[in-house]
Amino acid sequence: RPILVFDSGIGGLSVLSEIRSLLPGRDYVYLFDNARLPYGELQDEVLISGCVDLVVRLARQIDAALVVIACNTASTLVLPALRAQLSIPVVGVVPAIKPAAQLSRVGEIGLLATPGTIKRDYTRQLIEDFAGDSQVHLFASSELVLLAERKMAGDPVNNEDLMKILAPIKQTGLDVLVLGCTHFPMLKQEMRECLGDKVSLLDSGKAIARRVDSLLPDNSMVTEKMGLLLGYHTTANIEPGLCERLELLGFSKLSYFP
Ligand code: DGN
Repeated sequence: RPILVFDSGIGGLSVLSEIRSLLPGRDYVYLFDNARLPYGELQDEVLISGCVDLVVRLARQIDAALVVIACNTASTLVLPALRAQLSIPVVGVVPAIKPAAQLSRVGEIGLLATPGTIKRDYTRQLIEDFAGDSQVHLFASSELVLLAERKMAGDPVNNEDLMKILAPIKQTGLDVLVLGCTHFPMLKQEMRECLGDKVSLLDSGKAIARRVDSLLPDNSMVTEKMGLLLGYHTTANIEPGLCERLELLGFSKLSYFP
């Protein structure tokens, strides 16, 4: 039975690649809701109903063993509704506040995420529970999501755009920056060049992979019938070149999931 990995766009591929390196040879289906991207700007009700509808229908259709919501913005909202409708494990992504606070030597960390994730009560609670004595600087950006999407479609990243987005981060004294959006690890190299090596960048990909591993029934159930399958929600706003690049990543089949 396949593992269903879901995001609004290509960001969840950063999580999928960590899961695949820990659990190679399993069947994966990756679905992205590009009809509603970017999620960071959506109203809560639209986000919840859209995600639940898509994920529940596809999980049932493919008889998924487990679902990963590889999107922080969605995970901060939709997990209870999804778990109420699905009897399989549903794993969400949480910004790595706790390890960041443990790693920081100066006691100042940053959380870079979508506007949706930054404003959620869920995130405020996470900081309250896990940041300890560390001061947490919050930064919201949807532009970075779109930069990552365009990079994936083959466009070079414009360093000036990136510099402008990251400028407020450079003005603080933080030494650990949590990448609280699954799109952002796609820009890690460029972000490192902008921020310098005094700032460590932390994402949750590896932790999610370990969580998936711990929840899956034993590996003897591996079927390898599907390999990697990809679904998108609308053909309207697929960046030119994206599907070809995804095929290069090993997706055997691209399909439209209305
Ligand atoms: N990749 C998603 C996340 O982790 O929050 C958000 C992308 C988006 O649609 N804004």
